[in-house]
Amino acid sequence: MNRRGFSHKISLAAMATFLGSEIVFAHRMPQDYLPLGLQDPDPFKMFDKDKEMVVLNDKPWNMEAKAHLLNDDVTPNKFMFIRNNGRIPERIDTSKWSLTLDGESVKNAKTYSLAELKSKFQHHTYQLTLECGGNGRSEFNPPAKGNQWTVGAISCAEWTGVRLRDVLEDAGIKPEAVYIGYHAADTHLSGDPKKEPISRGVPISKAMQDETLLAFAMNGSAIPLAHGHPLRLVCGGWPASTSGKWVNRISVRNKVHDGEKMGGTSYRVPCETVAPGSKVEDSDMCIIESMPVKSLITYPKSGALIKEGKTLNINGHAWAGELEVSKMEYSIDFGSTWHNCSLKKPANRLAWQHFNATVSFPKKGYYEVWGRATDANGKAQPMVLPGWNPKGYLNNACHRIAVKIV
Ligand SMILES: Nc1nc2c(c(=O)[nH]1)N[C@H]1C(S)=C(S)[C@@H](COP(=O)(O)O)O[C@H]1N2
Ligand SMILES: [Mo]
Repeated sequence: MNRRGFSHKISLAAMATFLGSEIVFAHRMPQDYLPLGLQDPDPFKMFDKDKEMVVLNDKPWNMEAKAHLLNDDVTPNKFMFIRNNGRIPERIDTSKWSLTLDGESVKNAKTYSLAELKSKFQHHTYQLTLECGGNGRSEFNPPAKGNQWTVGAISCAEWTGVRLRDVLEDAGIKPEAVYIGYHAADTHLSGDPKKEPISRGVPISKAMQDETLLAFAMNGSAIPLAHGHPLRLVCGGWPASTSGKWVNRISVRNKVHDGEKMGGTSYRVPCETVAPGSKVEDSDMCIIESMPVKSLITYPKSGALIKEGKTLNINGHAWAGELEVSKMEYSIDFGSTWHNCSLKKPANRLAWQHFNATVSFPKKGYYEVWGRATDANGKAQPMVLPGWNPKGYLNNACHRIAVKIV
């Protein structure tokens, strides 16, 4: 946020609101002075996040949830992780926002105003799982550089918008089109206007799915600024980096999109398994597509104390990228034996699925409850860590919580 612009724009009353209390000697405060309490913006207030959310970085802003905060069936904004690669756009004028379709494989390059998009195409609403490719990175050894996400870079909100397919068909795409790439209004941390912080994309087949949206609403309201207001591409089940926020241009490409963070090691894993710590050539790295099967125990909070003789109800969510989750199990003996949880169907394709189970413990003492999901192809989560990769992506290890019977 620009400090100068900020101080000029906000009134004393607004300052008091942001500070959370009255400025007692406000009449003594110099003109255009920005109180210290506002100079280091409080991300919890600025983004309307719960105080228990964890800030991983402030330049750019990155914030994650803790497992127990993600207990809601549909993730509300206050518990939704934030992952930014650049600076959030400022002073967005929704009435002037537009989306341009271009690229070598579009038949008729076109620009739509936001109002046109909303009035011309049918609206659709889906719950969509968005997980950062780097979620779980903090557990890899040797460690990978980047935000040290634990388990909280995952959300499943309800998105409303128009189908990307409908817009692509309106402009027309040439038969040789293979990929789309997004361009957005956020700016590079260096301040260089020619550099984009991120410009990723998906193959045409993913772009054409029913659930791939150009969304203008989240959970029934305008999308919060940090999550892509006023227009966001949402590609559920794929690394969330493909879900471009603040989108203003989509290029239809005749080759794999070559935008920022598409090449090198970005959002790629070794095509073949490698030993931990190996050096992998860029040419041996493959683009991550559908995310792997995973689950999270969101109740109780790790560290719960349970009275001896009482059963414990656990619940959480499971998801598997493009696939459905077919089985959810828990273990209280470090994965030696597993018991079925009751697992619900997803609200729609690409939404996470809720599970619960009633757990009994044989006697007093320390336990861990481990959760393990299996996808429709029979692939289960690894108990501890999946294969190492240089950038620390795709850690879908079983989630574990500690419980004491007292
Ligand atoms: N324009 C733009 N879109 C973006 C990003 C970004 O930095 N800029 N980050 C991506 C990444 S890496 C992730 S994980 C998701 C995070 O979405 P969220 O902040 O709404 O949770 O947005 C993706 N879309
Ligand atoms: Mo991400």
